[in-house]
Amino acid sequence: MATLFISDLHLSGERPAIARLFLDFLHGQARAAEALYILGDLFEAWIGDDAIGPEHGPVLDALRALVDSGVPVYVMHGNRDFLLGSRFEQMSGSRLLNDPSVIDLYGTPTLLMHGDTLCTDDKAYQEFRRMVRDPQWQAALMAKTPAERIALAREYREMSASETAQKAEAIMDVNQAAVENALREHGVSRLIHGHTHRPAIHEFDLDGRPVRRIVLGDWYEQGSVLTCTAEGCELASL
Ligand code: LP5
Ligand code: MN
Repeated sequence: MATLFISDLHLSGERPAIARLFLDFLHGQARAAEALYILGDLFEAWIGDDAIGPEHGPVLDALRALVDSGVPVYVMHGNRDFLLGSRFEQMSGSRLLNDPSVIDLYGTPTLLMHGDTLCTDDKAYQEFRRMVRDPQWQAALMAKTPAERIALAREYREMSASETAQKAEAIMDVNQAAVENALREHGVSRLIHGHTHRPAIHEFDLDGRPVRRIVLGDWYEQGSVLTCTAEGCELASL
């Protein structure tokens, strides 16, 4: 049996081929899994559970069918879909997972994160994150109409695109000290995260012990799936 990890699908109407690839994955490969973890940015943008529309139907239904077939699905918030809530959980049958979370993966405690909180050199983003994760800010946002929120999300996307085009690549990667602190704080030797879209398995020593940071890839051009069994983890493309 295997446990699967994916992230950064950024599902949107603009990439129908990726949405189809994901539906095939949910109806195919994922059915044989012990569990599926989606570590953030399942959606390109999520403006609130009250704006669930017919366009979300196929993904919500396919997630629910997978759960109903006996495969639990866990979904973590990303920086694009941090407004996923209990209605999404009910409709998809999945369960929202805190960022960070530690799970027992075949006997190895494993830290799961979206990954954005590790990008501590990106001070502007961290400030933006503090703003949008503030419950008061979110309550004010949810008082706006879905149309107003769509317009605001578009403004944020444009702001983010022009900002990220100017930021150095290194600033948008994880900070090594933040990674080490997270591993130490949770007392684990393995971390799985997404967000940076730089799929890789990094092995290094921490306090004299070998540790591993596994970075999931995005689903822009293809799918990126991490398969973990009792023997270890393997990162592959679909
Ligand atoms: O997502 P990606 O990879 O392009 O960039 C991220 C960081 N950007 C973001 C912002 C999102 O893309 C915005 C879209 C969210 C849509 C859904 C939200 C729905 C609810 C809200 C609206 C209804 O996360 C980017 C990082 C990059 O990852 C790499 O880690 O660098 O961070 C930024 O670009 C943030 C800017 O640097 C912050 C600038 C200061 C903003 C201060 C607030 C001002 C408000 C502006 C009003 C237009
Ligand atoms: Mn992200």
